[in-house]
Amino acid sequence: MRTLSHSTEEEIAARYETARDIYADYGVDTELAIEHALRIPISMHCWQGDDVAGLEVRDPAASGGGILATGGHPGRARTGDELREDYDEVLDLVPGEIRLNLHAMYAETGGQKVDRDALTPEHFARWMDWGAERGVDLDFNPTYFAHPRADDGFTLSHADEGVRSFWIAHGRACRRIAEAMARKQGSPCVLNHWIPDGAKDSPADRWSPRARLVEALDAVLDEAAGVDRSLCLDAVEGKLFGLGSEDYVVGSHEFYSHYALTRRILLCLDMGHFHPTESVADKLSALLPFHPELLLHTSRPIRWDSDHVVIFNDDLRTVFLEAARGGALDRIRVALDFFDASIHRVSAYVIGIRATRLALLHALLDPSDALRELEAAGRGAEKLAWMEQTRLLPLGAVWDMACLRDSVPPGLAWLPAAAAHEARVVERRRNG
Ligand code: RNT
Ligand code: ZN
Repeated sequence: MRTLSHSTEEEIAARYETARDIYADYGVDTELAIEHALRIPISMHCWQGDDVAGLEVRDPAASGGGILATGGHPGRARTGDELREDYDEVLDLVPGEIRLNLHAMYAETGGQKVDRDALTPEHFARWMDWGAERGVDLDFNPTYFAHPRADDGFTLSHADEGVRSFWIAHGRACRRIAEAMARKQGSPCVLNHWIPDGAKDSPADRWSPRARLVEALDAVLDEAAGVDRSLCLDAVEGKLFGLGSEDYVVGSHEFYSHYALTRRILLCLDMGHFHPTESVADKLSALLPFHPELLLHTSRPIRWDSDHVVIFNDDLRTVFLEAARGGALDRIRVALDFFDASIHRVSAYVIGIRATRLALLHALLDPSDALRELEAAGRGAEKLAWMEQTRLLPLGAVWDMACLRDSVPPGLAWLPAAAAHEARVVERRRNG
């Protein structure tokens, strides 16, 4: 196997100086771009660490709700402590501001079975303490799946009043938890509501579940609960189809787009939740004239909503490029959503987070002003040639400097630490 001779800090500094001059020639300030790219929070999803299993004491037969992590790589975290051990490692290997995005099924209840409608902030005390210690603010999600009351494929839009009320109570409990998290950390907590509700085949009634979902969500968000909306930032996430909801998803993109707008909450766009030929990047300039902010789940669909590890591909590049060109980066809350159980999970996190941060940096290094001038002057071919040339600019040299500025390994220099971590934990976790 080839061993790399990693660059020294002097070599990285020298390459950066050259890169800075090249970008300056295109009218781009690399110093500003690095500083801005590092400051944008990326919310790391807790669920890549354990294949979306969660920590609840629960019935083993509970449904997956259409969420499926495939692969059998050893070393899955099985407890809150093991997850935190992995997140600690990840945090050492990725540059920039990181938050942790928890799901309600990661409650730590000390071995007691606590159902979802009875969760309280105390069940997340260890997460909040860890966050405070590591300087990592928390975001949160109700878990409307992997539960016997989700087995029918319907939750908040279920025809049965009892099932609906249970999930409304869960949503409300989660808002109180998110509010408590926000108070403790001194920054708002994003609470993203995603439900699996839908039908595998040709429902005769596409209307009633949607009508019920409007009502149920309104009940979850009920002002009377007294949850401070400046602390708990609710979001709703739509989807084109899911496993078991191929024909009909109650919470579709249009449904939530209008719901979010009229209820003044956040709309969440997951990059895996659209038709493969649809461009999420193109949606930003269509939605942001109306929605004050958006939540973005960076994900990577391969042929379907497969939640592959996020990489620096054109989808990721263009979504942030569009946000930067529209001066809208501060109106997009960035969160990750992928889970691959076939490779080392800590490295999966590192690759996905670094790719997302790199895409932010790439967007901030775009010579947008020059491109717009060429376009406005009708010089379309030159604009296209410039756009092509931007792919060849020395992004890697600026990226390595951004890593050094934040005291994390540049290039591939993070790999040995990730491998050492894997070797340390894998044997211990093999059984169980
Ligand atoms: C599912 C949604 C949702 C989940 C997480 C676990 O299709 O993307 O965001 O992945 O809530
Ligand atoms: Zn998502």
